[in-house]
Formats: sequence, C-alpha cells, structure tokens
Amino acid sequence: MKRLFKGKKILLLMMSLVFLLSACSSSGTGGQTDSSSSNGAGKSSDKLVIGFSQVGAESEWRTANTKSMQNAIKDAGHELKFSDAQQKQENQIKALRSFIAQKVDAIVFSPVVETGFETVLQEAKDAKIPVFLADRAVDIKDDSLWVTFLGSDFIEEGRKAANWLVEETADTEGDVNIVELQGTVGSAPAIDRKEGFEEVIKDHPNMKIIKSQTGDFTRAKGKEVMEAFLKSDGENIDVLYSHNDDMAIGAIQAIEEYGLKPGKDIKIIGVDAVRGAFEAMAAGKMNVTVECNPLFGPQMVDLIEAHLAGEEIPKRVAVEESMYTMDQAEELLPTREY
Ligand code: GYE
Repeated sequence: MKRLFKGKKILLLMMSLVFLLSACSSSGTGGQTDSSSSNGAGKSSDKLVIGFSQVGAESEWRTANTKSMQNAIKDAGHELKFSDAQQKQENQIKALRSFIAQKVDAIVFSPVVETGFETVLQEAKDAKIPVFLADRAVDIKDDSLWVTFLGSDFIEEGRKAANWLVEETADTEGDVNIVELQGTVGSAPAIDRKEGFEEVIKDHPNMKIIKSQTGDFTRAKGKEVMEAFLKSDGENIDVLYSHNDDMAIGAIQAIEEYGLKPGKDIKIIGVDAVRGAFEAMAAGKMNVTVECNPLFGPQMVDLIEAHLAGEEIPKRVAVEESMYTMDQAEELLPTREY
C-alpha cells in the first residue's frame, strides 16, 4: 500500500499545481492525505456510483464488513448500490448484471464461491466497468477481468491456527483427534483455511482430522454439524478447528448440551476474531481465534479512487491481521471494533 499512497501524494501535488496555475483558490496545504481519508486536501474527486455485491449476512464478520464498506463509501461522498446475495451464486450473477445495466462507475464484488463467474465478469469488462474483488478471490485464469483483489491471506490463517495447536499440544503423547467445521463449500476461505491447516499438521503424524464437514459459516449449522460429530465420536474429540468463529460458537453450545466442557475437554480454534469469540474466550470456552479483519472499507474506496484517477494499483492487496488467545480476551474485549 505504501507505493499506492506515494503515488497518490504525487497525484495530489500535481493536482494542487494545476489548481494554482489556473488561479483557482486552492488551499495549498501540500496535498497531505492518509489512508483513512479518501478525499484528501485538494483532491477534487467526482461522486461515484459504486455497486457492491456482498456474500450475505451469515456471520458477525460479514455484518462488520458490510458496515465498513457502507460507511466508507458514504463518508467519501459516493453513492452505494448494495446487494445481499444470501450466499447464493445465482443472486450474485443477477446483481452484477443489474449493476452493469445501471452503468455504475465501479463494482465491488465478494464472490460466494471461487468459480463460475467468467461470463458475467467478461460482461463487466466489455461494458468498461472496473471490478474490485473484496474479501474473497475467484479462481479464474484471465486476471484482466478484475482490477485488484483486496482481502486476507486465508492460507496463512489456516497455518496460524495449526501452528498454535502444534505448540499447545507439544507435550501431548498419543493422538490429537481433530474435527473440522468447514466454511461454505467452494468458497476461497474454506478451501484455503483447510489447505493452510493441513500443510502444517501433515508434519505431525499424531494429529488427525477424524471428521470434516461444512457448517456454511453459520452458528446454526455449526451447532447442527457439531452435534453429529459428538454423536458419532463423542469422547474421542480433542480439538475443534472451525473455519470461522460463528460456527465455533454454535459448536460450543452443542458441546455444552452434550455434557462436555468447551475450551477444556475439547479445545476450540476459530477464525475471524469477532466479539462473540472474545466473549467465549473470556468465559474460558474457546481457546484461540485467528484474526481476519473485515474493516477494509476505507482501503477499498482508496483503491477505487486511485484506479479511476489513472493510478497503477497492485493486483493483490493484503489486509493486516494478528491472532488472540484466551488469556488476552478480557483485556482486549472492550476495544474490539467488531
Ligand atoms: O471468515 C466468515 C464469513 O470470507 C473471510 O466469510 C470471509 C468469511 C469469514 O462468513 O465468517
């Protein structure tokens, strides 16, 4: 991102110069700007119409992400056309077509699944509407179909989760039986969080994934699938690796109802670092959550404005994140933004 902001400063400086030459009353503040203010001093950015095709409202993460995008677009003075796909690909294709028909200036797109969007993305390209991938990537060879992908490194998140477990169980003799709650089938975070986790545990032959099934990133499904895991493997389960916190929270309920202690009898690993996970950790019911930061609305608006101003922007922009354990939960809970 540093490169982008450097480029932006140069652009702002040039714009200030043009203003001065044409004897416009520019403030001449030197074009100072930062990552959070999309309309830095001296920048005359037009009002844009931005179409945002969101995945759904399946998790706390998603709600926070939607708010962050909505606020950033509004704060920058642009107009938002928002569409919630309710986790269905066909809804997203319809939404994208409707944005194209309405001739929006830019499309922000969080694809439910990785494949099957070539045709509609080609239609956007033919209509000369730039598409910005947010949060989830697509698995499409022709990368000219989108401008950039802004999102987290899900493989790395999977690795972080597994590395925590390797350390946590370093003194354990015998098998570590893991059950896995996967995210939405075919989605980038489900595919990558599984891959990263497996990459690390494959070097530890005592670590075994004994059951793995999708819970579609929701609490209700997480609970339902955990109930089934407990029914068949009950006392055998040492660890739950859940691809998001919401499913983990659903599973915690199932474990309690089954009569075991989540966080103790069964270690719980989640991803996202939402408030619900911090509450569960503070109550001693969840052990760790790997952060996946949804608050990238301002970063996305900056990218859109930079691209439309003719700046070169990187094809891949990563969101920065960390990892939190049970002992940090109480202290950090009051300051969590999502
Ligand atoms: O982890 C999950 C949500 O795509 C990163 O989707 C996102 C994931 C997030 O439903 O909670």
